[in-house]
Amino acid sequence: MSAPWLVVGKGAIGLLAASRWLLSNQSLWLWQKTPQPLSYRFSAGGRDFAMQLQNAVQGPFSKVLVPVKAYDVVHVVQTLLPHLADKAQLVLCHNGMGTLEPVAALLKPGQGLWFASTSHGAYKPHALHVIHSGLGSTVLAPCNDAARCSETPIAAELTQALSPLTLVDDIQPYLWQKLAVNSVINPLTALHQCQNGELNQAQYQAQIKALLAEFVQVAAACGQQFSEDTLYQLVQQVQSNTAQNFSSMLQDVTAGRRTELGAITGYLLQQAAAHQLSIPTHQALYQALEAKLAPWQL
Ligand code: KPL
Repeated sequence: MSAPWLVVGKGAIGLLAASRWLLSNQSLWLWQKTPQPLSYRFSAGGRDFAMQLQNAVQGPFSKVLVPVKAYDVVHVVQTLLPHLADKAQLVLCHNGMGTLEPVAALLKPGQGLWFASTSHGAYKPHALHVIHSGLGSTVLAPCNDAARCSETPIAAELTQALSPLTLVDDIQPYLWQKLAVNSVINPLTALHQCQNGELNQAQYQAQIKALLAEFVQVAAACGQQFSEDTLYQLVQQVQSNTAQNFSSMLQDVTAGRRTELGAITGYLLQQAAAHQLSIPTHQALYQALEAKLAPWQL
């Protein structure tokens, strides 16, 4: 059996990965703020499983999945640093952008950094129940030299947890494409408190097209080329495929949690400002949510 993975936090995607690993006999530990064993129910493909995860006792950890929200990533990695092996491999997995550079700067030269961008759907109707709500896929890429040179079979092992998985050289185009989708669906559904599918209604189309036109300009300034039409079709497709779902941002708003607005729309606004671009439709959407949410939810 291969060395255990450490899964950080109790988020839906982390517990989805952990559950699928446990079901394929991969040994693993859980890393949480309050160290205690976790018993929970995992529902997938019409079946229910009773799962148990043990809290990590001792490092050094050599393979770590960090599926926490973008705003928590840097802090969590700082907490983990003393417990990481010199050649540890860390895999980030979240919506939004802006974490790779600060995390890379924290790691030792031998410690690998990866990003897994997944479209699997999972949610927790309550704290001890995880539902795999949508079969998706995952794109994984090494994001520093230590990951590119690593002999640890990260892609093969992560395939058990988040399959089907494609290993690519450069994660940036995939992160930007996901950012396009998230920067439309997440804030709009959070603002209008609607399911993803409702955004296919005629009343939203002009705003969605304007958001995507601005997105294409910012992405181009950052070296990523997209066509507005292709992105519009992609957004419509995601809205239709996830028509009954409540976006992660709407779920966060409803539950009174902090949202990923900063790592999604906020990241776009920062990049636009850095390139002296004006993106008024994203700006207005950010401000509309700012007016609606508590300051700590931004
Ligand atoms: O990734 C998502 C999210 O909710 O965060 C989308 C694609 C919008 C699906 O709901």
